[in-house]
Amino acid sequence: MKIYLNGKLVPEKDAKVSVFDHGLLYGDGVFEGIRSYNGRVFMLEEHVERLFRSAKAIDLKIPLTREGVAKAVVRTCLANRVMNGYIRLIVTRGVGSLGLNPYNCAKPQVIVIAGTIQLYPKKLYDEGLSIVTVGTIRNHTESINPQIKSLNYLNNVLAKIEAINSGCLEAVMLNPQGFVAEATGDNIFVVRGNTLVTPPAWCGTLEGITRNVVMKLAAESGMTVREDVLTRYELYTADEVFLTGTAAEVIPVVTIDRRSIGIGKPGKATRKLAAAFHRFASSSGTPIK
Ligand code: PXG
Repeated sequence: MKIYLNGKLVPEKDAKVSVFDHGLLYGDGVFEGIRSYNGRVFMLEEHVERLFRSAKAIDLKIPLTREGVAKAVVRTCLANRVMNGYIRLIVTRGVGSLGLNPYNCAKPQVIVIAGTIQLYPKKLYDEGLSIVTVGTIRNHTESINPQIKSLNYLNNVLAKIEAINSGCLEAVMLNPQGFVAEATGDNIFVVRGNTLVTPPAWCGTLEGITRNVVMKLAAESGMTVREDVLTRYELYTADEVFLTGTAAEVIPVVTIDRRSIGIGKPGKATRKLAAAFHRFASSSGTPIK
């Protein structure tokens, strides 16, 4: 595998970063997870735009233009023949000294890894996922704002640990006010009748790119789509619940906190939206050439 590292494609064994990189020392950096489908990078511009917003929010200057970053992604996919895969785009604060001060770091490092991702087992897309509300709350918006896709994912890792130790693969995270925020690496949606609801960004939710695509597809299919505050009451009483994310795509949720959601099986609206998402994803994107 060839890794993009600061402008060069280097063999995997040579793709190394310093132990003084603040990305490693402090989780100081930003990233994106992107997919390619059928030889095209899905929603590349949107991912690059979010990367730049995350970087701006942590006062990190990416040493490339948006076009330069997009080209680096395509180049890495091409070099590795990743036509249906997963791309990890990372910008770290760079090599600095021991001590928090980010302004002592010489130059941000840009890394692109193009490989594959292990989704949830196929069976769960047909049968649905069981999730659990966990005690670890999503970051306060004045802490690391959840809109920032930073390299510091410990908050989500702690929630994932709780979920796995409770026998579930994914967690529902609430925000400091007790409202539903999102899952550890996915956004959450509720279906009630013909209405689709997901929490707004100010609830401590990452504005997911898959989320935004699904909202658009739902509106086009005639559903009423709203961003609104959700509590566990709305989850427990929903007709359907599903999660969205780059890695997960659209996955139905059938139990939350061991309670059955709706009919306890993946619902019609979820299945329809998952199919619409796959159609859209396999027919759009930036060509890898
Ligand atoms: N919330 C959080 C906290 C995320 O990290 C999403 C929602 C969904 O956003 P997108 O833009 O992907 O629809 C994410 C994305 C992984 C992995 O390795 C995680 C994400 C994306 C890709 C891979 O677990 N999280």
